Amino acid sequence: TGPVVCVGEALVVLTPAHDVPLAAADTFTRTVGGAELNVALTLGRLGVDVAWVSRLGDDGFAEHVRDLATQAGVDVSAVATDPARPTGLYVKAPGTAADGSRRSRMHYYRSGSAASALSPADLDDPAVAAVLDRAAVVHVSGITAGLSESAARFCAALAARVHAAGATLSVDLNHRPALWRDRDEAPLRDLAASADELLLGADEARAVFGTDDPARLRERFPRARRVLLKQEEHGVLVLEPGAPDRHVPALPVDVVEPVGAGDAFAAGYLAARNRELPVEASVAFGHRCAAAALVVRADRPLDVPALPAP
Ligand code: KDG
Repeated sequence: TGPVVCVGEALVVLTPAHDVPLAAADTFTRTVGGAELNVALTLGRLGVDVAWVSRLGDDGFAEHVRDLATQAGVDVSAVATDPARPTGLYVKAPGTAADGSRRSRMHYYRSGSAASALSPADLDDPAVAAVLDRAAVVHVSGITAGLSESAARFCAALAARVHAAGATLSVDLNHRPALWRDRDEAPLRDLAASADELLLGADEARAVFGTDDPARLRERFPRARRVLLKQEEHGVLVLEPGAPDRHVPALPVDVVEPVGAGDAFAAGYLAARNRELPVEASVAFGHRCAAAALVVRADRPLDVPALPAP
């Protein structure tokens, strides 16, 4: 099979260095996030042929992101530089959820970023066209559709192009309410409806589609040849047309920090499918990668598990 191409924004992540509240923090640790880039980096480290399509600013953050991706084995030939706009960033403020578990708050500094200027014209860039022409799978998340109105149009044009080329469109819903505060979520629903493979959390399904009922989700996504419904710590329900629902349990872990676990799951699943492992084994491998991300504070696993042979 051909490469996986991930499409979306890189975000520099600034975290208070000494785990103190944001108001008291004067020193920050810089790491890198961005959902689709997280997926690309983990795919690269798993040894999968992977490219990343995006736009970065003309700044030192962009240089760092490019180096990191290149070192992980990710093809960055289709990443454009925008001299007029900065690379996006977010601040991860330490916090605690109602149940006492660690739940970081994310503060975005990304409106007007280089990636928010993604538009259908980017698909005509010869470097972008070249990687998309080779793709077996194109992976994007609802975050990309939420970056701006032009980015939403970009996602619709991307989906049409992937379908016309006969490649597989993989969509992780990644509902980020902060991105949709002032805008109708129709582009997010449209992107999900265009997926050949759709990954979504039960909580997101309730928030965006008003239901997490498997039968209703099957009706809602007639195009998808597979919906992976993520049921938090319980695992994933695999919905496929004409087949009974199958449940693949997650691994029990002591969660340190959940940000990025969904991206690690997507990377593990896509990597195993790329190696032609069966669907259930691929979901199980996705769980192993997610577990590796859940036990660290970083947005990605520090050590990736070995990809099983087919
Ligand atoms: O999935 C992890 C992402 O949420 C994080 O890396 C930042 O891309 C990000 C976003 O837009 O929330």
